[in-house]
Amino acid sequence: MFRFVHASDLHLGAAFGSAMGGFPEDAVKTMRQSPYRAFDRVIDAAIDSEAAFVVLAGDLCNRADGGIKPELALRTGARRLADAGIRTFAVYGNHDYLAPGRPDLDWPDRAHVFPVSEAEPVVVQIDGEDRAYLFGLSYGRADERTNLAARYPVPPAELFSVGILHAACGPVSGHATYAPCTPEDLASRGYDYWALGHVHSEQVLRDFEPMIAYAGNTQSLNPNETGPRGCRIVTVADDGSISAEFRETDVVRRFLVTVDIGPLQREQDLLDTLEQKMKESARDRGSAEACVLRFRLAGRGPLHRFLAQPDHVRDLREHLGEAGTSYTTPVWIEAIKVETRPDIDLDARRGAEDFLGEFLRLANAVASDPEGLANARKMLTDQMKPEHARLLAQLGPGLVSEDALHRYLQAAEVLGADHLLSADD
Ligand SMILES: [Mn+2]
Repeated sequence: MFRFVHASDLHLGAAFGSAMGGFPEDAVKTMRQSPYRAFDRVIDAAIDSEAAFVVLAGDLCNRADGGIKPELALRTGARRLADAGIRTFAVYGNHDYLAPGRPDLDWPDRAHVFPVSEAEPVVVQIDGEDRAYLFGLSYGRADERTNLAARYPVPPAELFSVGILHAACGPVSGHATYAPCTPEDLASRGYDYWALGHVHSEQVLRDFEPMIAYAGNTQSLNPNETGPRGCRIVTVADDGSISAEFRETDVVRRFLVTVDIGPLQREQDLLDTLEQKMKESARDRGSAEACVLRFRLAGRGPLHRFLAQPDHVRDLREHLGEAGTSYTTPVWIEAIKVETRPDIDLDARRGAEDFLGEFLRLANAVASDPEGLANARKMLTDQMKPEHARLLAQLGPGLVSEDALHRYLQAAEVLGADHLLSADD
């Protein structure tokens, strides 16, 4: 029996950019350190579980030109593993592709980074015997669009074989299709385990002959990356059968919490509910030491009028953010997104023979007519600065997607109704 650890997408050096606005200083510091500390926890997991080796499947540094600190951290980690008798095998991915100009630094003896091409496989000895065969390829450019799997040599049948690959395997929603391949492609190569990187959540694409899995990233990097993040501890039994266990390594955990304002009557009810949710997140933090929350307020209720004022929402975020900072497990508020509706039945009012009814019917007509939607889209882009409109056109239809357009129209309808209702008073 032996074990190895599969991790990927460490994104060391991720700066979290503009997403840091409005966070207290402590939060900024903790978040910037979190990828490094999550990597430390991967190493701890390897040492605790007495792993024979660690495989790192790309996007280890956040940027190919991200300076020396992430590279040094990688080597420090590999050194700590080597000192514990554990080997490290790594490939670089689309974020940290190997190109001229990368810092030229030594790796400890027991670490091995697979190059961009002409790579040699490595045979790992465990207790003096040849046990595992490893192969991987690093990216030489960010935009790798070839199927790299086709370049993996056929492994010898008598050794346990691991293919380390940073790739979009099968359909990967929300991730670019770099080094595209299918689980069938990989299964046909003869390896026992495919240690994949690129997709940021743990995913087992196939659990038997071969096992094909993404470990996901070790630390959440943006508000959409909610829930636990970590690495896989893989155990290979003497008969070759594989079992794997997920080990949480994240230091800061993200939550998206939706609250229906329907049952809430008073501002105090809202405060109490949101604080309750913050405490629940702190309780459900798993391995993390701090939580970052995004609230999404939805539904129809009397508090809509209060929430329709951006100043109120700003003050609410500030107040809750301060409260959360003082918890034993800090809870920071990333944003409060308001998608609530007035406390009247807009659909019922749509039939009324008054100005509001007329407005609502018109809004509905725009949203349900292809020509109306096309006009709304044109109005949105016409309002933009030319450089933004150009950028948007380059990025494709995704930014003003059908879905986004409907959300904007719905928000516009609610805003219009709010104005007309307050004019009634
Ligand atoms: Mn990545």
